[in-house]
Amino acid sequence: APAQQAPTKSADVAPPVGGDIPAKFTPPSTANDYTRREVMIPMRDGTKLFTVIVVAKNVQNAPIVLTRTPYDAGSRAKRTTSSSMLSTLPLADEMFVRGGYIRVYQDIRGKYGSEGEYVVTRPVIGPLNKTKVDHVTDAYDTIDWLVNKANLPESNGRVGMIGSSYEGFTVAMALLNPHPALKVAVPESPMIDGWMGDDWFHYGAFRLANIAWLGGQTGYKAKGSVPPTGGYDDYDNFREIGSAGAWADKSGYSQLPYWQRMVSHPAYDEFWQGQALDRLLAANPSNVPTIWEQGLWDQEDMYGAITAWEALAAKGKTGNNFLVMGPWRHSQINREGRSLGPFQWRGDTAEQFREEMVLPMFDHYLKDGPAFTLPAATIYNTGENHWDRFTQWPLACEKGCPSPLKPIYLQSAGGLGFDPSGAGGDSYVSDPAKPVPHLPRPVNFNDGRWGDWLVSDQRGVDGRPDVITYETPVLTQAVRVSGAPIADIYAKTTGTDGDFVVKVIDVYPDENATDPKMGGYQLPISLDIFRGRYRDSFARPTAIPAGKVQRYKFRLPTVNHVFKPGHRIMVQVQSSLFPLYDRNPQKFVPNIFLAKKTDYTKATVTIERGGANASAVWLPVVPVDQSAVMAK
Ligand code: PG9
Repeated sequence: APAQQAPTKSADVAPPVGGDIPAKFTPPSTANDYTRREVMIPMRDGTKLFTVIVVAKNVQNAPIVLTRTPYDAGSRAKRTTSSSMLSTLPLADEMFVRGGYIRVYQDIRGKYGSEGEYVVTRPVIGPLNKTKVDHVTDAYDTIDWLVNKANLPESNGRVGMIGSSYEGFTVAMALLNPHPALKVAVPESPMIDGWMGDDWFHYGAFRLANIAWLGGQTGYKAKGSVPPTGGYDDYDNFREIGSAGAWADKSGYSQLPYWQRMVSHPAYDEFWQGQALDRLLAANPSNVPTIWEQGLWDQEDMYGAITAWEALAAKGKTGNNFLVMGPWRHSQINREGRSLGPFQWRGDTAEQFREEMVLPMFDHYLKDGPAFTLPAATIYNTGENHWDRFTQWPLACEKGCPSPLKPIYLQSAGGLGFDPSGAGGDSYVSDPAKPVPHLPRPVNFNDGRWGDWLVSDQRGVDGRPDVITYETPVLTQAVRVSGAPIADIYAKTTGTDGDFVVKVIDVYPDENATDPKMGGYQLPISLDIFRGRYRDSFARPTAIPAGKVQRYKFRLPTVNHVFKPGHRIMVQVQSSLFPLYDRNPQKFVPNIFLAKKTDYTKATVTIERGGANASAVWLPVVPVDQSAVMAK
């Protein structure tokens, strides 16, 4: 029962004269253990960039960690309002705070507090950027200012850059002409090639899921709001409107210059080629020790880090370029990494990356800390649930690897196996009016499933008449795959254009006593989409000759996985993945962004098997025992 309260006089219970908001309210001041300085750093063209510098009190001779962001430096540097630097900065900075680093966040030009013009992933100076500034010069000028003792007396003159996604892109750009004080770099899931496989397209299929980003990011200088989408189910919203261009007209995106540039460059022309950072990095390889980090299920930037690492490795830059791929969604590296969807990992894998890989590298190069060692590639083994540390990588590929790729063939009656099948084909009707959803409907891009969708159970679409499934018998021996699979599909269609989605799936045993709902789970370990018009050239699309078998060969995202005994390997093929990707009208039109409603037509697609048209996925199968290439 509530405690008896002493009777109160009416004067005590009535509000005071003037109401409940006093004329002055002064919270008690606590002494911060840090100082936060907000400065405008001048660039070579006179533009000043808003920069937040957070320094622990009484620190001296400290190294600097720099992140250049389009996402509001002021709030990036403020997790909570606190007198403690540890609580003030984001989770992923805790190790830097404990290590006595100076933390710097900067708004890139044109966003939030910074002056100048914002250009989406501003390309390097040249044909695609007629100004005299880019992220290479801005990073250089910023570092030059930061290491000047007159500006930041507490610094030791050494800088490391780190950041994920767009912030990872700005790290990669800084490497094209690094300031001598830039001693280490960690581009995390960086945007490297927006057409091939990062944010905007995958092999030419446009990612409707990212269109809202443009509204928020380029509709406004500071934080923007995204135009309303209408109904809850984005599957319906985007299907009803027709093309991405029609959506942009309806939602206001057509007013945005970057949208207009994208619509003018649907193919992999000089616009995209000229800003492909893997090419630029290979042409200007740096000596800055760099960790390229990427999630194995990164739903946004799945392509960039590994491609950049490979491009540099091909240039002989192996000693100072390291690849780390963990079991993560996009930018999960800055959060907790114990699980993804229903999958639990061994400990906090993101923290392991930060504390056991990144920090030792920073400490070594920025503070003369203990010797730093990292093998060429550290990749989570998503089948056996542990890190693999490889002295060389990939272990299997088309040319020049310890093992060749091994084709697993699509066989008759839904079979899948390493033996070629007899000749034949499997047909399905792909109907743009009923595209295959990438997640069970209703699909709302903000329904909280975006981050995990790449590990979603593919039973949601298995069995649809427009999804064909091929599956091995239950495995009696483990099959280890380590590298990038290649989809190699021979197909004909009654249409003159079309998309191909290929998924490599680990099918779990039917029964799982500890977690029954995982029985039979279809976990995609690698999947991607390919727009058929680009089968011969990414730069020059051509109509598909109706009824003629064509080959669609494309690389799938990297895997490091063991299919365990009791599991099965599955391949699914389908022609849409919607609303994540825009629909292919299946009738060749010059520009799919501008397709009319009447252009969308049903097509019968036949996937060929056996003989000269043996559709397969070339898997990076390697011997199960890889101890010879594991770092000690
Ligand atoms: N993936 C986001 C992005 C990067 C670059 C361009 C557009 C979007 C991001 O998370 O920053």
